[in-house]
Order: sequence, then C-alpha cells, then structure tokens
Amino acid sequence: NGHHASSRGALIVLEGLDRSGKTLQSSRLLSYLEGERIPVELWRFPDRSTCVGQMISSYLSNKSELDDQTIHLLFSANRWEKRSLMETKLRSGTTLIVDRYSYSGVAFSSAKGLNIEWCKAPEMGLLAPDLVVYLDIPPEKAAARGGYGGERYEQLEFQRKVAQYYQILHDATWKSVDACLPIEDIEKRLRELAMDCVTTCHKGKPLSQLWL
Ligand code: Z5A
Repeated sequence: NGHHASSRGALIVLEGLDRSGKTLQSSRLLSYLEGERIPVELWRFPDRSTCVGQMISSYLSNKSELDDQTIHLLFSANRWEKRSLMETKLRSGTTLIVDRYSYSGVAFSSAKGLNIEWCKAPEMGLLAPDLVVYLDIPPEKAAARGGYGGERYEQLEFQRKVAQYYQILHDATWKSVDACLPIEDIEKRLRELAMDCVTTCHKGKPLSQLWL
C-alpha cells in the first residue's frame, strides 16, 4: 500500500479536560486514517484492561482509596507496561492515536498539589508524542456539556486547576484546537494535523523520549 518497511508510525496524543471531546474525536480520526489505508490503532490511558488499570479504575470510581503519590505512580506504571508494545507498533509502521497520556498524568496530580517536577519524573523515558492535540475548552463549558458522572475529578473547581497545569506543560509538539467549534470543524483540523504528522514520521523523523 505504498508504505515502506522502514517507515514508522506516528504517536498522536489527544489531551484535554473531561468532556472536551477526546473520545469522540479520536474515534473519528481513527476511521478517517483507516479510510486512508494508514495502519492505525486507537489506544487510551488509563488502560483499564491490565491489573494496574483495574486498580486505577477502582480508585476513579471511588471504590478504593489511595494516597495521591500512589495513584500517580500507578497511572505512570500503566503507561510503562505498554511502552515496549508501543515502540514495536510504531517501528513496524502502525500509527497510534492515544486518548490521554503523560500530560494528563502530570496535570491531574499537580492539580492536587503534588510538585510538578516530582510528577514528571516517572514519565521520563516514555515515548514522546510526535503530535499532541489539546482540545481547548473553558472548564465551565465542559461542565455544561453534562455527563459529569460520579467519578473522582469530575468537579468544576478541580478541572479549573487541571486546565492551568495543562498550560504549563504546553510545548512545541502541542497544537491547541478550540473544542467549542462544531464537531466537524474540529474533525477537519485534526485530520490535517494528523496527516502532516504521519507524513513527517514516514519520512524518517526519529522516535524520541519524554522529558529527558
Ligand atoms: N487521569 C489521571 O489522573 N492521570 C492519568 O495519567 C490519566 C488520566 C491518563 C479518567 O480518564 C480520569 O483519569 C480522568 C483523568 C484522569 N479524569 N477526569 N476528568 P478517562 O479518559 O477514562 O475519562 P474522561 O477524560 O473523563 O473521558 P470522557 O468523559 O469520555 O471525556 P472526553 O472523551 O473528552 O469527551 P467525549 O466523551 O468525547 O465528549 C463529551 C460530550 O461532549 C459528549 O456528549 C459529546 O457528544 C459532546 N461533544 C464532543 N464534542 C463536542 C463539540 N465540538 N461540541 C458540542 N458537544 C461536543
């Protein structure tokens, strides 16, 4: 299908507050890239299917208590346990769309009051995304979308703090997209950003590591 054995896939991450539209947009992007015959998979963190993921899931649904440091390290471990598979997939040419990643890890834990550098440390050495799309939505508007369930963190005041930490993490791989635009407009912008990124990676952009 015109893609070379040596060309790698792209690591594309979607970030944003709860209700910003990550789930909706990542599945639409998946369908689009599949239609373009690009080998692609959709991943999400937390990955609730692993043992670590089940501990996280139980914590998020208030079925268990863990202190802030412990849950932070579990979220990180949940990415580490997928790291080698992630690298294998990318090197074999599969593009990965990832719904939340280390930026969520750092923004949410920092918003609870943990030191940001402490929060970044266990993420160091994970694969760095080639593109981070930040679905930018004012916390009030996200809350107004409804569907804020009973999960921990789904509170306006807390989401405001998370938004502030996301801004601090903003780097050169980030592209902000206004998450209040019509769904189709966001979808179109995402397609353009993703296709550019996939092309750059196919041309041989090296894989790199996060925050080292
Ligand atoms: N967390 C953490 O602390 N540390 C970590 O390392 C990681 C995560 C990875 C669970 O995440 C929690 O874990 C999360 C962060 C923390 N807590 N919070 N908050 P999760 O990914 O499992 O759950 P989530 O972030 O809460 O996902 P979500 O609720 O599914 O939100 P979403 O995916 O961004 O939104 P959506 O479902 O695609 O859309 C929300 C609604 O808005 C829906 O009805 C859409 O139809 C509607 N929508 C979407 N786009 C639009 C537009 N453009 N206009 C109007 N309406 C729209």
